[in-house]
Amino acid sequence: MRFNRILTRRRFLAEAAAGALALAGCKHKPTPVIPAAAKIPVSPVRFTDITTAAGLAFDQLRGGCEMYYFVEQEAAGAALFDADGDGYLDIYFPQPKPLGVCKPKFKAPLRHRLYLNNRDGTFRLAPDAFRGADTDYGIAAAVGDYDNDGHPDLYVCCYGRNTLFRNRGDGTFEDVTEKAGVGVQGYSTGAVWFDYDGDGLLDLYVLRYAEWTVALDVPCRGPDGKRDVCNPMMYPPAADVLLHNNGDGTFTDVTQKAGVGQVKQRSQGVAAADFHGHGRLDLFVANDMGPNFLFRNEGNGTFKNVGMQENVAFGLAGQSQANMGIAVGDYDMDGDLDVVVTTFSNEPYTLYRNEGGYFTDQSAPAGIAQPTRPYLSFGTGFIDTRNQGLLDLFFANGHVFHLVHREDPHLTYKQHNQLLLNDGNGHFTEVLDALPADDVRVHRGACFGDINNDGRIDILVTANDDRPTLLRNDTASPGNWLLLQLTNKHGCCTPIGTRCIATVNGRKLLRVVLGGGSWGGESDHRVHFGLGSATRVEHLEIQWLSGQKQVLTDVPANQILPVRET
Ligand SMILES: [Ca+2]
Ligand SMILES: [Ca+2]
Ligand SMILES: [Ca+2]
Ligand SMILES: [Ca+2]
Repeated sequence: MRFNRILTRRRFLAEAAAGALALAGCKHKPTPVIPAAAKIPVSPVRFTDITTAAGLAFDQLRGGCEMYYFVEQEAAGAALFDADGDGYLDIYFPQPKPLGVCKPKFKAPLRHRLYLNNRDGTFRLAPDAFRGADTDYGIAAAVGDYDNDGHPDLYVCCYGRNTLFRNRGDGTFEDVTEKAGVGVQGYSTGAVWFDYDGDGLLDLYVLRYAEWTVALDVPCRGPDGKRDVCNPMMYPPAADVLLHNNGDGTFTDVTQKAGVGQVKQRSQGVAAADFHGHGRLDLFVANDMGPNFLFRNEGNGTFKNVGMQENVAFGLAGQSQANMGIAVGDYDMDGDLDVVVTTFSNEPYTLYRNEGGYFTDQSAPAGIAQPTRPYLSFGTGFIDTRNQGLLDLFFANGHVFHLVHREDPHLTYKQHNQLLLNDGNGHFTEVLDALPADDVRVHRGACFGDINNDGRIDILVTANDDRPTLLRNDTASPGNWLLLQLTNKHGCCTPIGTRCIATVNGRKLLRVVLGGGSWGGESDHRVHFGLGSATRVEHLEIQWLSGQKQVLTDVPANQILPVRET
């Protein structure tokens, strides 16, 4: 009943906000659990669904054969990046393909898509962006300027073979997979670009989920004997892969040498950031039904998995969870990076607070455990929705079992997304009227970025076998802001790992160029600061991965500022 009550509460508040509340229409009685709703003020945050008006209302189908193949449970994400270099974010959608012996329900072939930003709130399909080159069953994408030419490149993760597309600089892409040697095979759920050895070249960590193929697919059945996807434990986990960038357009597999391939888990999410304040990039890997990895970068080309010793491997009860997406940010403003991982239904999403050398589970005291427990989430991120210098949390929700309601009537396949606002004192509160009330889908990927360059962070959400949702941030009276567009001394326009510390009204805000995170894609690599009432940033320190520190003072608010490492 809990889930139904929550849905009812969401609709109740949404309709109340619209002035169209009809109490007679509420079939569920108020319950003692819910009075908190009365305490939640009308949200200052407002996201508007502009998908159709923006020209993005297409169905990102999962293959179309209704065979409930294992790989179809998640389907696909998306990536937000400026493909054509005009200063506006464009959108890439990987595309699943029909699998096995089946008759697809659609006529036109399913192809991956790049939409270019028209800078007027709409997007146009760029049909020739890949000059006809396609991918295998596309699931996720990672963005990074691996050749340091100032144009972001695209790595597409697939069931089949992964594909690397080099950006020619004009928003068109060349398939360089074979030359680069990065055509990782299998069932790949994501990847992240990051320079782990500090040579100025982005390396690539690739997630592989399970040893599954169409031929090995087990026809699992849900309630009433109807076909549904299998539990992941049916298939053995596959090993992730680390590829070192040689600087000449080729890569070398260093998985074993670097010490990241010893243990196999069913990896779903990955984020590259400096979780230890040591000036090197570590990796957080979210694993489904197995302990998470935290690979500490040892600085000598190797990593050590400190997930267990630093307390991020398991959930609060000491058990493995079904972990998918990852949010990274300094939500408590103590100068280190904290982590949220998303989980299965009846598991709370987990907040690991960085205590400097280890993490503590703050899911319950921070107010995240209770509202998220009924949901299942993939995409997530910390974003400053109000430009107040506070990192809020967004979750893209949707179950994997389409018959889940028959197993547990409290759960549903299609779900609402969630936004939890940070109160600045270590606590989050869900706001129920910030997101469109009718957006109930099997959501998967979530990418965050300012699509219209107005300083407010927008959200792109993908959904399994359904249309994506582009949510424009229309928050009224947001604070001032600053967006940094960074390029390092090597010419890389995606300098993943750069740390930026802004001093604003005496507070120090840490923001980083995050590698990966969320699930299924990449977010805007520009660094966003919400400044509240401050009209200038008094002191802005940029800590490049090279170790170089650059300081800017008295930076005016409300601008997109290009900064190049000097
Ligand atoms: Ca663009
Ligand atoms: Ca490039
Ligand atoms: Ca922190
Ligand atoms: Ca915006």
